[in-house]
Amino acid sequence: MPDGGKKSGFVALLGRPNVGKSTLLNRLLGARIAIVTDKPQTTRDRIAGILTNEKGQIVFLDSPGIHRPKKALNVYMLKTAGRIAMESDIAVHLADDRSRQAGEEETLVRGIMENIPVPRILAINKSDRMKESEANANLKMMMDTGLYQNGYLISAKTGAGVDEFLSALFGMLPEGPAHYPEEDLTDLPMRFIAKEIVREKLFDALSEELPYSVAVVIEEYREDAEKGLTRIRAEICVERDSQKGMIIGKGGRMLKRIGTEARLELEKMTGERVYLDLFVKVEKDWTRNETILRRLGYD
Ligand SMILES: Nc1nc2c(ncn2[C@@H]2O[C@H](COP(=O)(O)OP(=O)(O)OP(=O)(O)O)[C@@H](O)[C@H]2O)c(=O)[nH]1
Ligand SMILES: [Mg+2]
Repeated sequence: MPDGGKKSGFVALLGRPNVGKSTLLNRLLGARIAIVTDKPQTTRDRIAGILTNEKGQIVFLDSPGIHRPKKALNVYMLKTAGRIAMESDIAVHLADDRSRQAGEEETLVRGIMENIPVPRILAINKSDRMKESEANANLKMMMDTGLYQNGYLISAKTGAGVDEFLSALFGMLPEGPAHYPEEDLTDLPMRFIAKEIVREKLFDALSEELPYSVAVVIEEYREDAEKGLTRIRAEICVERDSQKGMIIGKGGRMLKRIGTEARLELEKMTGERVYLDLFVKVEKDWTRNETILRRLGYD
């Protein structure tokens, strides 16, 4: 038998913003690859997480939450989600306890799912904050659409139901060779992860529309192995002059706090000391401008 009967494939995690796709990715891998915040539209790119065990290898593709795009950045995010759907062997529609109220966005997700030429699976997340009867009723209602081969109730937060969900995915995938070395957790460079961590701390610290107006560009990422030190210089781009001041904060306090939080997290991840320099720069209306978007890495 080729590859000793090991399974292999790509599984897309698709759904509305904020349903817990990135939390689920991290839970499945047992590591923190994707950033998570309590705000919708956190993830902007394709985040591949590689899970290898005795059954084989699954590459999970975390995606930007599906929403109605208004600006060029949102169009980029929606296109990215669409592309991820098309490169998968199995598409998971992740929903949550609020999916019934989120009519319009759920309809958008369903529209994408309907056109995916691979098996579709439903997973309703956040079961930890649903009554069992309510969770089962939601699951039945969504399964009755006939769109999904199987449906699961899970909690990415507590891990409930996640093993069973994972076994089912392995059961559905074909046998084949692993795409990545078994020790790899992601195909993303540390430079990208550093950018995401700074962005996560910005999302956490800022409110209202401000998180949606920031992009982070890593200008320098230099490892000094001899000193056990990594030097990172990151530029935070905002859309307007007034936003620059809000991010720097009184006496520079806000920027300092964001920098400290990001640095501590990066030190934990790299196991090395990190020097993190943050700068704020105005890129006027960058979220609406395709040329600047590309320059900022949303290409
Ligand atoms: N109670 C509960 N909260 C959860 C669970 N999974 C995720 N969350 C929370 O839901 C919020 C959104 O989680 P994310 O993982 O960032 O959601 P996402 O689907 O990746 O969101 P976008 O990247 O914006 O599309 C965070 O506050 C999580 O802590 C869960 O199983 N139970
Ligand atoms: Mg996410």
